[in-house]
Amino acid sequence: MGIITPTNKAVLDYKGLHLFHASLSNCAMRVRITLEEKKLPWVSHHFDLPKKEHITPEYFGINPNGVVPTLVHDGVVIIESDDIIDYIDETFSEPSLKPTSTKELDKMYWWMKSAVDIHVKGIKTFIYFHKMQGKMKQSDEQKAAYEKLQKNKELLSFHKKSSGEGFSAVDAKVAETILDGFFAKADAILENNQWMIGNQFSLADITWLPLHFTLSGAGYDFSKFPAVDAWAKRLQQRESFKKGVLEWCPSF
Ligand SMILES: N[C@@H](CCC(=O)N[C@@H](CS)C(=O)NCC(=O)O)C(=O)O
Repeated sequence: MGIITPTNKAVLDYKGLHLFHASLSNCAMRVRITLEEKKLPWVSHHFDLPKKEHITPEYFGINPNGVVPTLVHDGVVIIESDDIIDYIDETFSEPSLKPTSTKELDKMYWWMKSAVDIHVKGIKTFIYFHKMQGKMKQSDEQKAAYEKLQKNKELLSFHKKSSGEGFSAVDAKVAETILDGFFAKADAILENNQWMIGNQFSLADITWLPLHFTLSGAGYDFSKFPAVDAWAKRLQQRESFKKGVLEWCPSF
């Protein structure tokens, strides 16, 4: 999606970098890490997701899916975490967080897009079942407000299920199988490489690192993928992880 035209025109006057985010959102962690890697100052607009602070007409007027993150840069509104971190890297070139060869760039984008593609069916379902079940439930009033605002069918049915019968062990197993497929592939790469792509820390690492952090907290067993685990432990030493993740969410 990338750059959008918001219906809430108030943000068009924002100057500098403004991030709408949540401490425990893995998608927002990607953006905070990228901002820290670039050492960019930014203004925080924080939501408590379990309190449903993001479910307001004002916020849906900024992000039509009503999810975090959203970046506003000098009045330009960007949604979708993969597009946001790409926008930051394109706009603020130093240090570059992308490989230069076309082949490696294609691989990097494949990993970034894959994480976004499996967000609801894989990541969100696994985390909600193992960690959030009950905590993110909407009250009848919140449910009515949400169903009026939300136009995205995948998110509507996800939250309907989450607030209704909840996710089943079968749903969680399907999610785990999806995740296993991607982490097995990453493990094979990281057995012989320091980074996910080529010889450089890139947006692919930034995209997947928060998944290791949050999925571990939700009980996903990374001992199956020791090279992924070792890669995550190395990246967690970076200042950008400490500031962009741990300062907001010391443990998941
Ligand atoms: N594809 C979106 C997914 C964003 C998303 O689902 N964010 C979650 C937190 S990681 C959220 O805002 N959840 C609250 C909700 O679904 O109401 C992205 O990559 O930015």
